[in-house]
Amino acid sequence: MDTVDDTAVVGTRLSRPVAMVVGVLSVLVAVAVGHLAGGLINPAASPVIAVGNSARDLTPPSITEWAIANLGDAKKALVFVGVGVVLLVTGVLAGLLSRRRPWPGVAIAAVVGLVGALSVLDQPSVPTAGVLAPVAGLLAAVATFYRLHTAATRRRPAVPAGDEPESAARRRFLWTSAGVVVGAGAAGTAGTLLAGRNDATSSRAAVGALTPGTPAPPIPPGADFASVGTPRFLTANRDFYRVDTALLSVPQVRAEDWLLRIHGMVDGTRTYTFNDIRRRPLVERTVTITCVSNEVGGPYVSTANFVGVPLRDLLREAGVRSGADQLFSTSADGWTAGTPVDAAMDPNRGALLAIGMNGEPLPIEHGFPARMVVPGLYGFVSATKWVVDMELTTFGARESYWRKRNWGVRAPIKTQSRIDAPRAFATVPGGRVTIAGVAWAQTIGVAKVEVRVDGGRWLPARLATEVNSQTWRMWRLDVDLAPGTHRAEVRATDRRGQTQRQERVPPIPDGATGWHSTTFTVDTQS
Ligand SMILES: Nc1nc2c(c(=O)[nH]1)N[C@H]1C(S)=C(S)[C@@H](COP(=O)(O)O)O[C@H]1N2
Ligand SMILES: [Mo]
Repeated sequence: MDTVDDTAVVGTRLSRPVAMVVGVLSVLVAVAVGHLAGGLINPAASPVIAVGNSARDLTPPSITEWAIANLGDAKKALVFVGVGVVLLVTGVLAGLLSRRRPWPGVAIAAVVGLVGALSVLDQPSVPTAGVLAPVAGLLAAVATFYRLHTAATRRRPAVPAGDEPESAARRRFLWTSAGVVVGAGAAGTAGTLLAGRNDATSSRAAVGALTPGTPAPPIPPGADFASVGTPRFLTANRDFYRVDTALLSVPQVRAEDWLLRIHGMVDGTRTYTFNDIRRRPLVERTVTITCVSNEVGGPYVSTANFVGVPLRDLLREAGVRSGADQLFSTSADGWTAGTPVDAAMDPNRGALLAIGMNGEPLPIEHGFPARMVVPGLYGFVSATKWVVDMELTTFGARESYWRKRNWGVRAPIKTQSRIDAPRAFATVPGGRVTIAGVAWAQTIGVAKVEVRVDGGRWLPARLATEVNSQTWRMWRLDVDLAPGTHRAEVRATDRRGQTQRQERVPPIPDGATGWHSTTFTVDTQS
């Protein structure tokens, strides 16, 4: 029988429920103390965060890609729930296997501690001392396990079940357990508060205004059709799409601690501080950046005024040796990208080491204090956020993060167009219907956008004023449509005369193709 009675608590063998409680509470202590130690040493040394990040790197790319592209902030919760379930099961198992003697539970704890330690050592941004965090968690867990285990198994002078001393023993066990829960909660909260003490928010606030010596030309009034449903030409920072592998915690790099090293196949290694960069003449450029994992019609495209220094100037200072074809950049959290050197050096393309975005220092999620922006290339080969290292090398010598996961080597952004209005499955008033959206063909420019309804003739859309060839271009078309359901399709043609391919290919390895379409209903005229 599995009913909990008092003998279960004071016997030499733990009842199943008590054993599970002992195991789960020990796990809770491990996590909380590890998190506290992480808060003291380095936030990314917190075992849950480290294990979550390792789990991400070990997960099949098809799943992580899908999660990064589709889950938004929910992926963080998903990783926590996943790690939480694994830990819960481990705690339950450790408890159940240790009903008589504590050593099987201790052995399991040691294995879990080892996994935590290996994960921490695997985090590029964490100093080796970070390994103390899982070790502290492990020691606290083993101590808790022993304490609760002995509290629960200690033999009392033989008294019949239900008598006072045993309920007292049981009460003591419950109180000890409650104390463990409260202590773990306090340690975990303290860990989070301590981690926050070193975040980059105050550093970012202290940067102040970044005034470009060469501002971007003002955006002309006719650059978007926002009044009929296209996005605004410049995307507000809070609306700017975000894609990165920083699932659990965004790197917190303080401007005063930031260093950028340019090395490898160069005449001389160069190192820059944030002040070195901000004191240079700053330029502002309006650029549309795009994610390779954007599906046809998807949201991973946004436009901002980026402020920074030309990447070309920094690379020329270091002196790129001939033969170097890859600019291999690394972020503070160990993510890497490989950019063709010729794209990074191309004066017409105007790649930046950016420190500002839409009149502010870079938001932390968008790479504070510095990131790369290379017009015309998908983000995964060019847009390294929290960038700290640039190595001049060859594509043969080093493979970047997504390249290792079978995405493309060279990834120019493909010409695309998207219908934003009417929204999919919307019902619009009868009469004149406005179909509107965006198109992009970075570095080349959009020459023409055409729309057809219900498979009819292609009709040329009206194009908004062009800002520059590195940005998206809005379009609109007004058509008379009969009441009922309609399907609109769009295709763009770039300035070289290349029209988007109709054939649908998925984003992997180097970007989706196909024409976006939307189905909507026109109301009967009233
Ligand atoms: N450090 C780091 N930089 C990164 C990434 C990342 O995962 N880590 N993702 C890249 C990808 S895939 C894209 S599309 C862009 C997105 O930049 P955004 O989040 O500012 O829109 O950042 C790039 N830079
Ligand atoms: Mo991306």
